[in-house]
Amino acid sequence: MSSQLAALNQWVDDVARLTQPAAIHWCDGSDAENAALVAIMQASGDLIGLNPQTHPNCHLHRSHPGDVARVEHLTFVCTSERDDAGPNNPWMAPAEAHAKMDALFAGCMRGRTMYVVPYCMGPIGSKLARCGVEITDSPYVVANMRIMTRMGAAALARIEREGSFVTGLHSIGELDPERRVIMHFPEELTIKSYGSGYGGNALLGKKCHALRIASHQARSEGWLAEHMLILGIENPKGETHYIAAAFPSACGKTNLAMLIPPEGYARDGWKVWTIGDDICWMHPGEDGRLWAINPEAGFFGVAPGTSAKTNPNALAMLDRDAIFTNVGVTADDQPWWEGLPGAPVKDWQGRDYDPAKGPAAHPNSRFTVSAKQCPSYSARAEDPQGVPISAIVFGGRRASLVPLVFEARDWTHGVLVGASMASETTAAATGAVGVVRRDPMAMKPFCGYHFADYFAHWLSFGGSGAKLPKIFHVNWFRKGADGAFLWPGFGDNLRVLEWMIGRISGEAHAVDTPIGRLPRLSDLNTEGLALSAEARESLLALDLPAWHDELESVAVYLDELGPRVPPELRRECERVAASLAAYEAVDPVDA
Ligand code: GTP
Ligand code: SPV
Ligand code: MN
Repeated sequence: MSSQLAALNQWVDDVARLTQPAAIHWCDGSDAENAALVAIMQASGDLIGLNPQTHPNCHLHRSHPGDVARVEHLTFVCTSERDDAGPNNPWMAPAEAHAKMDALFAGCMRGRTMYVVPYCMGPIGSKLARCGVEITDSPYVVANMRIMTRMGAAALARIEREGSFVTGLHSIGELDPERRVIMHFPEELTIKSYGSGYGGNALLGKKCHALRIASHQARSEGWLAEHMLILGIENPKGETHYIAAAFPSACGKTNLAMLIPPEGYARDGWKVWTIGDDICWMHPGEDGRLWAINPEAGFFGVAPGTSAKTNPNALAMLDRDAIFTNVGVTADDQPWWEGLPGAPVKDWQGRDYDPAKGPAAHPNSRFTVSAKQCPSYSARAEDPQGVPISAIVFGGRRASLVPLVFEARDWTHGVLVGASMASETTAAATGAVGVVRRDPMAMKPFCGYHFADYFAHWLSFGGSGAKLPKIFHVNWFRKGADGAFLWPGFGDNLRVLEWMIGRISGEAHAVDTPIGRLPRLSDLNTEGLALSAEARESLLALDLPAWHDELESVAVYLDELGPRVPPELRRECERVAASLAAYEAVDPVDA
């Protein structure tokens, strides 16, 4: 036995001694193993079979009603120095955190099977990929990890070869919100999660490993682990540009990653290719460009709003071999959520559907499905080298102020644009929905270290010689006086991406403003769009006094992050504020 496997076996033995499971199962990722697990879950009620004619091999899982989202206040980063976790993370001293977790885990798997899940984040043969092992007592977690990662024998073989892997220990415990906590020990490459069976709290390869632990590793190793989708845009000439975009949870990553070109674009030969919908690992290549892989193998996507109109690619992959969590069901056992035709008879809690009790599908209900089932999935997603990134896009849900799109003037300004991102909160995490908060680079819940150090790390890529991507900011969520979205969004977002590609190739026009470079409406292809007069006037307009206030609030935010904030970023903030003060208003629509 290799010393790596000896270390893994030792850890598994230690965990078994602590948690006292009735049985231990090492997962190989095979179809037979999955079938056996599904049978166990159907018998226990963990999974409910859906209509085998319309949705072969699809199942519904109903979470505990109090366990349906990430829990940011219970998610800790346990660095030995408190300051290294930053004001952006709850912190606990490692020794105290281990003691707390040991107490929770003691005997918690009595009567249960303990599953050992080796997994690889990224193509199994990629140098950029990283492995981990999750121990869990939840077969639902195993079934999801099998779809979301390269799980089983191949990952174990890589671990045996390579050595280093992230250890993740998970138990659903009693699903008691009072006994729920998720601890990260980035210095030990370790995760401990107790008391939740939900997505980002329990599928430890995803946010815990591929973002919190990986961002910490990436900083010391000179790369970036980001909450970004990756897509490829192929123009009629057959050239493909790859774009990475960071939007906060439930703000449009999956939808943009699977975009279907509007009619005219499709006819002209534009194609959109999906590489990833949630996480992006970017490494500087020898050519000075950033090369990105999607560390995941599946999608854990928001169900509500997914329809033939908004995201036909997603719908097309959800009629087989998928797990649905907390959606409603129709009379003939099809999964149902708000946005689909037809009618539910049961809601996400299994009650008879009653609109007075709320939506049929929980607003954070999800589907889990293999990326291979996505019609727009790119063969390049399996490329061990990754894809070269031409543009980085930041964006959030902002009902007002922020224009449809603008371009940062350079890398430093782009880092400020990312660092000052703000967005309305969504149902992806517990707590109030619709409250605007700062969410730098969409990483507020996921950065495994101090935000000030994170910004410095981003700035460090700006050195000369690098062929860095252009940085843009978008806002699909601007609302009009009537409260409706001003921009049609979804497929029509390609019109904005086309302008970005035009900026990269030097063909598209922009107006220089203090906040960045904006297109005029006439610089975007709006053919076939019925934009309201209000939309035409305000989507690309600058409200100078409001932007002045915004920059003041960004400065306050940077101050709140403390003295570690890089002076270069503060100076950049001051530069933008000063240029706003000096700016003579140009109407960007007419200029
Ligand atoms: P996470 O998986 O939580 O990280 O979310 P995500 O960023 O992938 O968000 P997703 O694409 O699932 O979209 C979340 C919600 O926003 C869905 O209800 C979508 O229908 C809606 N949405 C996505 N894109 C657009 C858009 O361009 N315009 C509007 N108005 N809504 C959108
Ligand atoms: C998100 O909340 O950003 C998600 C879902 O992608 S979860 O896996 O729960 O983090
Ligand atoms: Mn996400």
